[in-house]
Amino acid sequence: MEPCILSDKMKLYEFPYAPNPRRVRIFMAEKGIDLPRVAVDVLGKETRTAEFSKINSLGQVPVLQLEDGTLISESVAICRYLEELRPAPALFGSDAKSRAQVEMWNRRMESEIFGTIGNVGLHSDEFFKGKIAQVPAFSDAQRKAAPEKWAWLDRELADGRPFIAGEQFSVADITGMVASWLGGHLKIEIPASLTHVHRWHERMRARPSWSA
Ligand SMILES: N[C@@H](CCC(=O)N[C@@H](CS)C(=O)NCC(=O)O)C(=O)O
Repeated sequence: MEPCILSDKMKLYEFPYAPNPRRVRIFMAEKGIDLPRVAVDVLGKETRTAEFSKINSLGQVPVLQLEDGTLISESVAICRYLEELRPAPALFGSDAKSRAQVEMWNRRMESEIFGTIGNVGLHSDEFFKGKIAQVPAFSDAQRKAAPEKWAWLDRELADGRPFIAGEQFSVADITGMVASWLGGHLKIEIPASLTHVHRWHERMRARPSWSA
């Protein structure tokens, strides 16, 4: 089914080859929705211009512009807003317990796995020179730490649950999907021995939203 345009008056500033905009794209694909998009040339450093800093003072995409001009950055904040507008399927949980579990797992996936892999790129890639104080030794240490982070997830998924936060697909799975996608680009693979993570990963790759 073709996604339906949620509003032709909102605008999503994004860039197709970066993990955080990808989180929002996967989220929208799972919801079956789309929005008018403005392509920002991140590699051409359009995010670092004075013009773009009026859109996001941190110089990052994604940013969602609402009909009244309000600007929302931070991929999870954008996803939460979209969840409010289009509650089904619920990707942030559907009752007190599942909402807390999704929050817990999304934060864990972000801080333990996506963040670890992201730090490898942030602290070594030429692109971030001058934007952050790079510490190449930290990049190396995070690269070494990544397999153990995936191994932690493997031990968790050994209980047989189909999705990271439990029985339902959620935004925590999306954070895992972008972590593995980014890891692939940085040559940080999920160790072959981690059968539970691989089973989860195969299921994620089979979802149509994987290629959003
Ligand atoms: N915490 C933010 C992070 C956004 C972010 O890091 N965006 C990157 C792309 S993945 C970016 O726009 N970088 C542009 C730059 O460094 O100039 C979020 O979740 O949206």
